[in-house]
Amino acid sequence: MISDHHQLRELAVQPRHGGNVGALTPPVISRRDLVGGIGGTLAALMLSSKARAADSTAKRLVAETRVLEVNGRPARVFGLTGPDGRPGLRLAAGERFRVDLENKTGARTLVHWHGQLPPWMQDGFPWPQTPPIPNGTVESYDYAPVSGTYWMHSHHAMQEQRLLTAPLVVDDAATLREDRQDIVLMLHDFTFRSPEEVLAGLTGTIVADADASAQTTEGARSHDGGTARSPAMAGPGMPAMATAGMSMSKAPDTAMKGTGMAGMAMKGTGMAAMDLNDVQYDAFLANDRTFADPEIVRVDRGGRVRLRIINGASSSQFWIDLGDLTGRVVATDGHAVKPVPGKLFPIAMAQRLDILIDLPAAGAFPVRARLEGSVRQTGIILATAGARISRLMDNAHAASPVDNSLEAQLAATDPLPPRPADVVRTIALGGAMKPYAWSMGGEYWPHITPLMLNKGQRVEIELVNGSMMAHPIHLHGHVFQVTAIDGRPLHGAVRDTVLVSPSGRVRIAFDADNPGRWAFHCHNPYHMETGMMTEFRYNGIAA
Ligand SMILES: [Cu+2]
Repeated sequence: MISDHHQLRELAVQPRHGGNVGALTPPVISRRDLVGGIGGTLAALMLSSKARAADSTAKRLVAETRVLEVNGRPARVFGLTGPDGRPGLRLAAGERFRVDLENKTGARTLVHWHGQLPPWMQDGFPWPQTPPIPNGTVESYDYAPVSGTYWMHSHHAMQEQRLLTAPLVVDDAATLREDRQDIVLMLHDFTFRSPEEVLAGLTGTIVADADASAQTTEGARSHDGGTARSPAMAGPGMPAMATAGMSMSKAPDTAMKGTGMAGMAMKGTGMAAMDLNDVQYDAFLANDRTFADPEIVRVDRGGRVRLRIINGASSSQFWIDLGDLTGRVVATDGHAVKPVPGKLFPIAMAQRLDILIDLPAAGAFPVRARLEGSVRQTGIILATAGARISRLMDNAHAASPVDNSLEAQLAATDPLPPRPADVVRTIALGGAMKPYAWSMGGEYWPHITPLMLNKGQRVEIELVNGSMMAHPIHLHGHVFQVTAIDGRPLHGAVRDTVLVSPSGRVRIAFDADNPGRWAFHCHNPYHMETGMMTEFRYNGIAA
């Protein structure tokens, strides 16, 4: 037991190596912010920081390295620190996304604003027209953001797996009026191995080959692959200094991982062979901390809470387990849905859930994220003053595979207007653990044929998963509505990432309203790196 008020306070104020990811406090909305929010009609401009030097309203976001202590060992990871010294960004209602990204990672980087709908040149994807920015430089962004729970992550050189990720929360007036305590819970999976080593283990190759494979995900570009990429053991995109905290010796089982994982979580699911958790991690983090040393978030007795859960884990999916509490999901991927009550909610890679909770009274309430197909978990603890906090034991039973049981219940409060589709496509998801390679529409990135679109078209995509692994499919620059699951039509959630179950089918629809080049890919980066990505390109946009 860790108990009593005094010890609780100690836990709560314990210095953290990684900085505070949790409970971002809403900034005061200034008149200047409001004015900034309604002003300006800037289109797809990549403003240089020099041109905007006099503009003091830009928020500074620093991409850098930091030391995180995990399981008692220091690890050098990336981080994204906002102007308040905390991870990520929080924008006030009506505030523009006016951000200067400063690259202090020691390598090139590029940050994607996941789920946001900026002009394509500001999306943070490494197209030839928008290459990663060199170390020591600043890139400026300016667009009208979408409110809700979002996140940001590097889309370059497997930096995302090294925690170059952070929350991105955009307030809106209606949410602020609810007057709820706002708590961000960001999930990560962590390994002391480098992502290059993980990928090499998965593909059965050597680290240098995995590095080469990763480079092809950004396509062949003459200006890429410069000095920032080193084949040294630290891996590409990671400064040499970083090797100190990175163990290269722990490779528990990637090479052996195959379908062996399947059986253990399958009881009662009726599924014969499913591959789960293709990467084995050393730790699962909630706001950078393990469940052995969790963040304790102080809440009021009978308090009203909005939990913003972000699955920033690279290759891990969870069940959010509220324990004794009941919550209701009110938004998925930042977009409002009709409330769905419950205690257990699945969250796929890259997805977000906003869950409202009305606390019963005083007490300590763990919010767990239970890894699918495993007894392992992470989480935070909501605790009223003086609450006794019990040490949390591992689960006795493995959690089920994450599925679309919640997805099937969701209905957007602001659905797409009904209209016939102009473009209808079926895209097959293929691949296997051995050989480890994953495809979209029978093609492997970067050797793909873009789906060409015209502005104003309604597009309908049927994703058909022919593999034995679930794939969280993410579309850049647009939101889509889920319109069918396994052939059953529905008026589902509006979101940016949807899980396609093994042998499952999901239909999505979206309006082509944001001309540019847009990535459409599996959000498991190891699947993406080995091919599961394609492009939606608007006619008139040069390749
Ligand atoms: Cu995948």
